[in-house]
Amino acid sequence: PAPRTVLLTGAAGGLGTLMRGLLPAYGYELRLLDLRPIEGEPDAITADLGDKEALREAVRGVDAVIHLAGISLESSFDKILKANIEGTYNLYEAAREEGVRRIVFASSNHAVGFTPRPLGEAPHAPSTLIPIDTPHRPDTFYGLSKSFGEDMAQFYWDKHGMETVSVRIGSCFLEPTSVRMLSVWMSPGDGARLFHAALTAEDVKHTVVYGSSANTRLWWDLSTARALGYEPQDDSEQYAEKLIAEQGELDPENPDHDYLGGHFVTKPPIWPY
Ligand code: NAI
Ligand code: 15L
Repeated sequence: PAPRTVLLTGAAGGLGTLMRGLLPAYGYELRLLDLRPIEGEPDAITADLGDKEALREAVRGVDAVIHLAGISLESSFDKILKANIEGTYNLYEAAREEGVRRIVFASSNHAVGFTPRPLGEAPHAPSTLIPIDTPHRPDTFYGLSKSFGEDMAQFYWDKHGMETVSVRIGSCFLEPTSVRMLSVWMSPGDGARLFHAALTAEDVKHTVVYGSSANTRLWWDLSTARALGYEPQDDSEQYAEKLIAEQGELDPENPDHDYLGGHFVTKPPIWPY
């Protein structure tokens, strides 16, 4: 049967707030969890991903989990280790112990951020789309934690038969705000469509998908997402003229723009002092 009760971790965050607004229309009853309390949501669970007991209680009785909680940008390895690596492990263990069969994992394009963009060819010609099985090439400690999360999802499928759809999200915000985002933007509406497909598709095992709208300037292959039943409705192209007029076309000579992960590849590591 299709999942109905879904735990949404990271529910106070940007994407969590968008999905709290959009997913109930698909018939889900959302249970919310975040480190921070959520205004207007007195039933939301306020807990850290380090709190194993709280996680176990949070997943008890849910049909599936959408796991968004964690550090969403580059940070020190120690912080990433706690929130994203140990935190995601704690969540998987709680789900395993409570018999939850499906997790939708918010991975990121930064798990493969050091993948060179297919420069020198038409930027959105089908032959140049970056495939889903391109090797992990994380661009930050943050991206490294997402590579780890994808591997852990594969491990929990192979070892325990728990299913995951890992969504390598591009940029899910109300509107694209940079020329790079014209290629990787996922509209909130398409985000909800993709999460719904990831929750309801049958027999996903561990499936990795890119998460974006059907952008004219798309850099990657959406076929595994479409195979789940995802039919994106939006295209960032309506924002292209304005953004390119303001910021100029992506400059192929700029190292920030040579890689799928964009400027994340040039972020210096953050050390814990
Ligand atoms: P965000 O930073 O706005 O939200 C993350 C939420 O997780 C925050 O509300 C925070 O309080 C919570 N959180 C952090 N550490 C926690 C912990 N130890 N225990 C419990 N909760 C904790 O990030 P955003 O943009 O909403 O992203 C959500 C997820 O999607 C993240 O995992 C991010 O890496 C991923 N993602 C988002 C993209 C986007 O375009 N918004 C792109 C790619 C990936
Ligand atoms: C991410 O993984 C971040 O969580 C998000 O805030 C954006 O920076 C996004 O990638 C991006 O690549 O634009």
